[in-house]
Amino acid sequence: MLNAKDVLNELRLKGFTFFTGVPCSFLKPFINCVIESHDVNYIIAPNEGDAVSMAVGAYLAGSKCVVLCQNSGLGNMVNPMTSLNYPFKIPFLLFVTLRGEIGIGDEPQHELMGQITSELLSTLRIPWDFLPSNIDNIPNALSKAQQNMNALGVPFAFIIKKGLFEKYHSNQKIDHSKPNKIGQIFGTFSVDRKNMPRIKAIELIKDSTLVNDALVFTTGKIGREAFSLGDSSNQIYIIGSMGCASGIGFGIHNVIPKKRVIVFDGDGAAIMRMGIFSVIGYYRPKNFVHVILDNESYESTGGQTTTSTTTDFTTIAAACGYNKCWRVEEQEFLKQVVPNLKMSDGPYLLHIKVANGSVSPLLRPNLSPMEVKNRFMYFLRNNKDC
Ligand SMILES: Cc1ncc(C[n+]2csc(CCOP(=O)(O)OP(=O)(O)O)c2C)c(N)n1
Repeated sequence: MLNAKDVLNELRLKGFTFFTGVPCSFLKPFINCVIESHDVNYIIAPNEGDAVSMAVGAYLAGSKCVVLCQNSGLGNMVNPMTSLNYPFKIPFLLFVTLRGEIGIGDEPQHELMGQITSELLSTLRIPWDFLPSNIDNIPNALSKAQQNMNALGVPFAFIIKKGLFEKYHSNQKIDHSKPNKIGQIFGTFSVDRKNMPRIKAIELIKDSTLVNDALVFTTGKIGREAFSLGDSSNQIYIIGSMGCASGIGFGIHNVIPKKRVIVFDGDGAAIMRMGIFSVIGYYRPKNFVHVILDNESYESTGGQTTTSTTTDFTTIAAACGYNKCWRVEEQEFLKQVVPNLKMSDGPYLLHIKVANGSVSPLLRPNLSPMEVKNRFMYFLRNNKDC
C-alpha cells in the first residue's frame, strides 16, 4: 500500500507542482493530501476535459502537471488529448483509477470502462503502467514516465487499482467565508443592432494590448482572423479542442498571475465548455480577460445557428463570480471598454455581438502547432513578471 504523503513527496522531488482533476473514491487519500498540501497547486476542475485544458495552460507557463481522475472521466478527456495534446506535443502525468476492474465486483456503470481502460489508453497512444504498490518502486516508475513524456511529448498514465492508498486523515472543510460575489454588468444589446465585423472586434482589442500580454485564440476562424491581422510570439492559435481556450488561458494565468491573459472565444466554443465559467469565477484571476465573439453561429463549420441568441453570457459569468462583464455591440463602446481591462480587478468578460462571416482571404498560421507552442512558451518564460 502507498502512503499519500510519500507519493506526493516523490512527485514534488520530480518537480510536479500543478495538480487538477475530478475526484474518485479510489484516489480519495491522495487527492485530499494534494489539496491540503499548500506547497503544490490543486485546481478544482469542472470535468476531466477542462482538467486537461488547465494542465495544458499550466504546462505552457512552465509547470509540470498531474491530472487526477476516475476512469469514467477518460471519455471527457478524449477530445483535448487527441486534438490538443497530440498535435502540440504537450505531456502531463495522468493518475486514472480502475473502477470496474474485472474480478473485484463494482457498480454496473463501471463494468465496461473497467474492461477497456488500458485498451482505451493504448488506442489514444498514451503509454501507461500500473502505479506500483511499493513506495520504493515509485521513483523509478516516475523516471520512466518522465522519459516517455520527454521522448513522445504526450501524457503518461498510471492506472490506480482499488485500495492502493492507505487511509489519509483529512481536515478539509468547505470554506463558506469566500463571498458569493456577483459581478457588475455594463451595456445592453439593442433589438435592431448591426453587429460589427468580427475581425474589427479582434483588431480593436489587439490594438489595445501590450507586448507582454498573452493572447489565446480559440479553434476555427477566430484564430485565423487573428493571424491575418498579424502574427507574434505572444499569440497562440488553438486547434481542435473546441471550448478549451478558456481553460488553457486560466491555466497559464494560474501559474503566472501577473501576466494578463486574454482569451478570444467563440459563442459555440464557450457554450461547449461552460463549466469553466464557474471555475474562473471561483478562483477570480485578476488579470484574466475572457472575450466571447458571438456571431450566433458555428461560422467555422458553415454558419449553423448556435443557441447563443437566448444565452446571456454576461449574466452567467457575473453570477459565477467574474468581476466585471460587458455587453458590447458598438465599436465606439468597445474602444471605451478596453482600457478597463488593464485594471487588474478581473476576471473580466466581454460579450461582443459580431456579424456572421469572416474576412477574405482568410490566412492560416504558417507555423506548425509545435512551432507556435515553442515560440509561445519561450515568450512566457522570458516575460513572467509583466
Ligand atoms: C469537440 C469539437 N466539436 C466540433 C468541432 C468542429 N468545429 C470546429 S470550429 C467549430 C465552430 C466553432 O463555433 P464558434 O465557437 O461559435 O466560433 P465561430 O466558428 O463562429 O467563429 C466547430 C463546430 C471541433 N473542432 N471540436
